[in-house]
Amino acid sequence: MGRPIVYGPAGSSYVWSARLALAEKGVAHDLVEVPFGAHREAEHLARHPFGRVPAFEHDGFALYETQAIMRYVDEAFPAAPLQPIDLHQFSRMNQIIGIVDAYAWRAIGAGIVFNRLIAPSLGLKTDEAAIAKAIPQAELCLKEFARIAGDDEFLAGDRVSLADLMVIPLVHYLGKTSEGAGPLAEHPKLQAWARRMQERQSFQVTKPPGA
Ligand SMILES: N[C@@H](CCC(=O)N[C@@H](CS)C(=O)NCC(=O)O)C(=O)O
Repeated sequence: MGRPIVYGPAGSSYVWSARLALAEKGVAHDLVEVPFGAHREAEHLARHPFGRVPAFEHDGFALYETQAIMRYVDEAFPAAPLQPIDLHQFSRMNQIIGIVDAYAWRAIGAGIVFNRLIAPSLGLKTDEAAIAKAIPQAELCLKEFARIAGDDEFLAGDRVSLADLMVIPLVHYLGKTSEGAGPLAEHPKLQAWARRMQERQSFQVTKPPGA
C-alpha cells in the first residue's frame, strides 16, 4: 500500500485530527500544504468541492470529510484500533464527534481560535463580537466533553479513540487563548486528559509549527 496523502494546512484543527489518526496507527503519510486562501481555488476544489480542508488520498482513493477519513484510516490499517468495540463507548465516541462537527469547531475553532490566534497572524481583523458570542457555546462544549468522559482515562473509554483525536486540537488551541484558560480550569479532569494527549507521540509528531 502507498503512503496516504493529507491535503491542507498543518495548523487546521481538522487537518490535525486526520493526521493524528494516521500517527496513532503508526502510518507514515505525506502532507501537501494548502495555504489559507488556496483551499478555494480550482486545484483544491477538484479534491474538495466544498472548499474545505482536509482532503485525503490513498492508493488512488480520494476522500474528504474528516471523520470519514479517520474511519477509513482506522479500517484500512488494522493496528491500534481507534473505535471502541463496546457499544456504549462506541456511541459516546460518535456523540463527541457529532458535538465537534455541530458545535465545538464553530464556537472554539471558528469563533475563538480563528479570531484570537489565526486572524492576527494573517493580518486580518479580529472579530471581538464573534468571540464574545462563541464563549458560552465553547464553555458548554467543554462541560459536555468533561461530563461524557466522567472518570475514564479518555473521552470515550479507557483507550484513545477518534473522539480524543477530534477534540484535542481544539482544546489545545483554546488553551492558548485568554478566553480558554478560565473555562478549562473549571474542568481539571479534562485538563489532565489534555496533558496526557499532548504528551503522546502522535501529538508531538503532528504538532503544527507554532501550535
Ligand atoms: N465537515 C468538514 C469541515 C472541515 C472544515 O471546516 N475545515 C476548516 C479548517 S479547520 C476549513 O476548511 N475552513 C476553511 C473555510 O471555512 O473556508 C470536515 O469534517 O472535514
